[in-house]
Amino acid sequence: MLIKRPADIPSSEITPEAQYVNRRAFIGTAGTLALAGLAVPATLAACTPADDRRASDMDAPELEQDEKVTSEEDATSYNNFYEFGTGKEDPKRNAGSLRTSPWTVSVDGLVKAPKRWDLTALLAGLAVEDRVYRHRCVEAWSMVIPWQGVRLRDVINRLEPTPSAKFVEFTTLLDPQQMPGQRTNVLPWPYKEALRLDEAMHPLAMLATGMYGKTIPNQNGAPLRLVVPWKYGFKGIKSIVGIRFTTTQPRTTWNDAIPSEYGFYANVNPTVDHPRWTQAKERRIGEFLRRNTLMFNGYANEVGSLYAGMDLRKYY
Ligand SMILES: Nc1nc2c(c(=O)[nH]1)N[C@H]1C(S)=C(S)[C@@H](COP(=O)(O)O)O[C@H]1N2
Ligand SMILES: [Mo]
Repeated sequence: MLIKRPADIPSSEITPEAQYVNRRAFIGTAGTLALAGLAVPATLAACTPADDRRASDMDAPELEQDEKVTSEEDATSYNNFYEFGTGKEDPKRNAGSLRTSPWTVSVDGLVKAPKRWDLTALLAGLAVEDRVYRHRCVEAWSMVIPWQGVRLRDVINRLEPTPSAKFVEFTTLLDPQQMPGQRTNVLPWPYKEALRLDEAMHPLAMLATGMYGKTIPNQNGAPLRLVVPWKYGFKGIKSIVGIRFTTTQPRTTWNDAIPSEYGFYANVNPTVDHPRWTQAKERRIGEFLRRNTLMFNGYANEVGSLYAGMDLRKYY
């Protein structure tokens, strides 16, 4: 489905260059620097043999011509991160109390070697990519964000889940000292999310450590957050401290909290409305006119086969 450029947006306001970049750098010295707080500059992403080796699956869809990257200011000051408050401006104001280094990720469940990983070791040597993705909140607003991070599947391959693993579950830090929102009962804590393992292994799914060429800000989920661009934003769990592999479908925070409104799958779908509002359209932050929401957030060609034969009204 093509998005038509509304006739009333002058072409002078449209950023002409391809917004999509897909560069890979490899975490060696540069990656260590990135984790220490310095983004890997795009210029480090020149072709390497490893790039060539994986060129076949590097391609990801481009944005439409009329889609601009959301301003960094908007993307880092209009957030959902209930651990720091329910208002859109609360996370930026309150997330300074989160200590993101050192950071440990506990890996357990159906995995070769359950272990507590230092984040630097978990990501060491993995390719870092730049990817500009649409970001669609279930509340019917959206953004376009340039992320930096690793492919989720590269991390999963490192962790070696056993053949019986069918799902992967993620958990956010639980620490009411650092996360004042956890002193309230607005959600059951800690925040949890999960994917089917085949979804998690899809090349578009990433674990982000940066955005806009900088270390990811606390309010956006530092130091490690999930990015699954074909799903509603609530799947994109922030500040991950746990990864668990399971046979049965894990419970997830929003699905537990309000099952009639938020499903496990959370695939962006303009034909399945939220019980209280339409999902057919969205407000792109920074724009005046609403856009049509795209099936799978515009990534249907890439991910549609994951859901072949499924009733997406039932599995919303
Ligand atoms: N731990 C945690 N992760 C979370 C949330 C949250 O409240 N807590 N909010 C989710 C929702 S609803 C959205 S839309 C995205 C927002 O990401 P952004 O603030 O980077 O745009 O984060 C998701 N990840
Ligand atoms: Mo959201």
